[in-house]
Amino acid sequence: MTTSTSTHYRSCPLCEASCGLSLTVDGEQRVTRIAGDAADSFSRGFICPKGAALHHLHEDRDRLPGPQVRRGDDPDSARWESVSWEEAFAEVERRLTPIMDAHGRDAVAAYLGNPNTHNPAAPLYIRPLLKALGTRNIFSASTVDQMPKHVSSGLLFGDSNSIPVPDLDRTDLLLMLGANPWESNGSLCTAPDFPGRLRSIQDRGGRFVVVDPRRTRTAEHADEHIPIRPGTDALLLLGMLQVVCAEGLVRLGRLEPLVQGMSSLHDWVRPFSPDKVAPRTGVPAATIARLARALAQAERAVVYGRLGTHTVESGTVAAWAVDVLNLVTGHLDEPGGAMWPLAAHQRPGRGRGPGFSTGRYHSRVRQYPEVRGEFPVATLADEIATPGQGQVKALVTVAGNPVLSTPDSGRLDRVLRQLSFMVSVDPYRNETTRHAHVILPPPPPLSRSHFELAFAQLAVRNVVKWSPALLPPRGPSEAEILARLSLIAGGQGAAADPALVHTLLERGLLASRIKHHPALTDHDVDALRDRLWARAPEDRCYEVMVRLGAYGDQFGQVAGGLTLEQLSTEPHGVDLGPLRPRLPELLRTASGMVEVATAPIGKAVAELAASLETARPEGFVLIGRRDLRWNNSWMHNVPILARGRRRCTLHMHPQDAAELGLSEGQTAHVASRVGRIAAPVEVTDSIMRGVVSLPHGFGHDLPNVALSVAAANAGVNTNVLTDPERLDSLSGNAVLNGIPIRLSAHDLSAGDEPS
Ligand SMILES: Nc1nc2c(c(=O)[nH]1)N[C@H]1C(S)=C(S)[C@@H](COP(=O)(O)OP(=O)(O)OC[C@H]3O[C@@H](n4cnc5c(=O)[nH]c(N)nc54)[C@H](O)[C@@H]3O)O[C@H]1N2
Ligand SMILES: Nc1nc2c(c(=O)[nH]1)N[C@H]1C(S)=C(S)[C@@H](COP(=O)(O)OP(=O)(O)OC[C@H]3O[C@@H](n4cnc5c(=O)[nH]c(N)nc54)[C@H](O)[C@@H]3O)O[C@H]1N2
Ligand code: SF4
Ligand SMILES: [Mo]
Repeated sequence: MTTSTSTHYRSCPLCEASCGLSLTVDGEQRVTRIAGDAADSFSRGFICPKGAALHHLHEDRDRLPGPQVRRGDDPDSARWESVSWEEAFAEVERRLTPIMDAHGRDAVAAYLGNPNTHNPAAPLYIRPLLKALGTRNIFSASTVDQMPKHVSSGLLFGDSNSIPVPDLDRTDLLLMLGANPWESNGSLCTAPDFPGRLRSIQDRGGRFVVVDPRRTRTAEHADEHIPIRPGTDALLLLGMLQVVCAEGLVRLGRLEPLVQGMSSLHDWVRPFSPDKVAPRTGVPAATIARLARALAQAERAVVYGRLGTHTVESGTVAAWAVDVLNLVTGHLDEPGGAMWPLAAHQRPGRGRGPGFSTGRYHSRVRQYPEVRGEFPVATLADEIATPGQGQVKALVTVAGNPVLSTPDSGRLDRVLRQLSFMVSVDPYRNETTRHAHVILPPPPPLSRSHFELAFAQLAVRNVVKWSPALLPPRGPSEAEILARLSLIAGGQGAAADPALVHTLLERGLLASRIKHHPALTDHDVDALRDRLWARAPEDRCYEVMVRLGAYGDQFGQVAGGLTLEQLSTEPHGVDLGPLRPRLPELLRTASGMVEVATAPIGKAVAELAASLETARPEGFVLIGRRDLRWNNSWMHNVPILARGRRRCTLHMHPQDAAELGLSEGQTAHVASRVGRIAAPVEVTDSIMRGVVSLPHGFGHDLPNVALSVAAANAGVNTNVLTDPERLDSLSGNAVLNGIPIRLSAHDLSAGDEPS
C-alpha cells in the first residue's frame, strides 16, 4: 500500500460558475479533500459548499452501482434487480422497439434535465439520440427555466443561443431583477465568485440594485433593494423604457445603423407610464423614473434579469425588455454593459442568417407551438394521458427529475404509471426514475472529463479549460450509454458498436467546421481525424472544436493557436481576455440588424397594455427560492450538505402570519387551482406582504425512492401547486413564480382553490 498523496486541478461541474477545484487524492485513488484552486484563471480560489463536497457526491452510497431493471408494474411496490449492461440494453431494445413499430415515432417522448448542461458530452450525444428517436415529443428543463431568454434573443439577434451577459467586472451600475447569485452562484451569467464581483462594483465606487419580492442575501448586500409584486417585471421594465423614450434619453451610439424598429418601440411603450405601472408592480412611479434616468445617464451600466424575471407569464417580454433597455441606453455590446463572450469552441459569425421563428409544428393535445424543437414540459402529462393517434407510450429521461421539478407534478407522478415503457439515464432511483423500467447510471463527475460548452458562451470573461477524467469509471461513459441508446432507437440494435456513433459525430463536426474554413475546405475529414491527439470520443469532439475555434491552431495553420494537448498542460485554465464587442458579426437575423420590434413581441406588449385597464389581481401568490447548499432536487442526499436547520419552509411576512393566525413552525395549508400541500411556516420580514415562498426540489418521501439521506428530511413538493396551464405564451415556459394560492391555518377543503 502506498501512502503518497497528489493534487489535481479541475472544474467543478455542479453549477454554472465552473469554479476551479484543487483535489487531494490519496494513494488509494480516493479524493480526501477539495479546496478552491487559487491559481484558477477565472475563479481564483472561490469555492462553495457544494464544490467542496463533490467527492461526497461522487461516493454517495445511494448512487446506483450498475443498471437496474424494475420487476413489477406498480412503481410504489416493485422490486428492483441489478443486471449487466448487456442485459439492460437488450431489455431497452426488447421493450422500446415494438412501441416505435406499432405506434410511430411520436409515441416515444424524451425529457432532458438540467445536469445535461453541466456534462459537455450530453449535448453532443443527445442530438443523435433525438435524431434516432425521430420524435416531436421533446421536452426539457428549459421550459421551466430560461426559454424566454432564448426566444427574446432569437427574435432580437436571430440566434436563440446568443444571450448577452452583464459585463460584471467593468460595470458601474447593475440593475438586477429576479436573481439571487449569493445562493445560486449566477445563471445565464457565468461568473465564479459572483458575490465577490458584486462587491468589487461597490469597491470601485459603483452600485448594484436588486429587484426582488424577497430581501434575499443578494439584496442585503445591494445598495438598494426594490420589492416587486411577483410576475410584474415586464411592466416595470416597460415603464422604464417609456421614461427613456418620452424623455429623449435614447442613445444608440455606434449601433444606430444596426437597429430596426425604433419608431414602433416608441409607440409600443407609450401606455406604460410609471404612474400606470406603479400600482401593478408595487414599485413607486418616482423610483421607476429614477432608475430609468440613472441607467440612461451612466457611462457603464447594465440591466440583468434572471429566473424570477423569466418564470412568469410575461417572461419573454421581460427578457426582451432587459436587452432593449440596455440597447437604447447605449449599454449593449459595450464594456460594462451587456456583452457576448466568444468561447474557444465558437467561431465568429457572418452578421446575417435565417433568423428565428417558433411554431413550425404544434403539440398534439394543447396545440402549443414548438420552440427550439421542444414543447412545454408542462404539457408532458397531457401527451401521456390523452388517448389518440400520437399518444406518448414510452419515455426516455436523461438527467431529469420532472416529478419534482415541473408543473402539476402530482399529476405527472400519476400518469407516468400509464407508460408502456420508460428508460432513465440517471445515477439515482428517485421520484422520477422509480417509474422507469430500466435505469442506466452514468459514471460520477470525477470519472469524466470536463470542458465548458454551454457556460463558456455565457461567461463574463473569455476563458477555456479542459479537465481530463480524474478517477476511472466503473461502467460505460455517459457518451457511450447515449450512443448505445441511439443505436437501439435507430434500429441497429443493442449489440451495435457505439464507435459507429462516435465516428459519425467526429466526422460530422469536422465536416461542418471545415466547410467554410478559408484554409481547410479541401482537406479530407479522415486525414484530419488521424491528426487528433485525444483518445476518448467526447474529448476528440472538444479537440475539433478548440482547434477549429476562434483561438485554435486550425490544425497547424495558426502558430501558437490553441490545441487540446496544450490545454492539458494548463490545469488552471487559459484566460482569453475581457469580452469584446461582437456586433454586427454575431447577428443571424435575415435583415442583418437588431430587430427590436418583431410581431410576436408587439402582440404580447399590446396585451400587457390592455391588461393595465383591467382589475388588479388580489390575494396571496407563491414564489420559490434556492439555497447555496443544494441544487434543484438532487443534492439533498449528501449528509454534509443536508445538515443544519430545516429549510423546506414556507416564508411568510409577520403581519400576514398574524392575520392568518399562524406562527413560527406551525403548519400552513396551501391550495392552488391544481393541488394542495401543507408546510411549516417560517415567519420573516424579508418577504413582502401577500407573497409566500417555498423552495422547489423537495418531496422525497415517495415509495421506492432510494435516497436515504434525502428521505429523512423529505420536505414537500411545491410543484404540486404549479399550474400547468399558466405559461409564458411566447416561449411555453412554465409560470413558477407568482402562483395564486389560498392559505390557511386549517385544512383547506375542496372548492377553496383560487381560480
Ligand atoms: N417551483 C419551481 N420549480 C422549478 C424551479 C423553480 O425555481 N421553482 N427551477 C426550475 C429549474 S431552473 C430547473 S433547471 C429545473 C430542473 O429540473 P430537472 O433537471 O428535471 O431536475 P433536477 O432536480 O435538476 O434533476 C436532475 C436529475 O439529474 C440526475 N443527474 C445528476 N447528475 C447527473 C449526470 O451526470 N448524468 C445524468 N444522466 N443524470 C444526472 C439527478 O439524479 C436528477 O435525477 O427545475 C425547475 N423547477
Ligand atoms: N445553490 C444552488 N444554486 C443553483 C441552483 C440551486 O438549486 N441551488 N439551481 C441552478 C439553476 S438550475 C438555476 S436556473 C439558477 C437560477 O439562479 P437565479 O436566477 O439566481 O435564481 P434564484 O436563486 O431562484 O433567484 C430568483 C429570485 O427571483 C425572485 N423572484 C421571484 N419572483 C419574482 C418576480 O416576479 N420578479 C422578480 N424581480 N424577482 C422574483 C425570487 O425571490 C428569487 O430571489 O441557479 C442555479 N444555481
Ligand atoms: S459555485 Fe460551488 S457548485 Fe458552483 S461551480 Fe463553484 S464550487 Fe461548484
Ligand atoms: Mo435552471
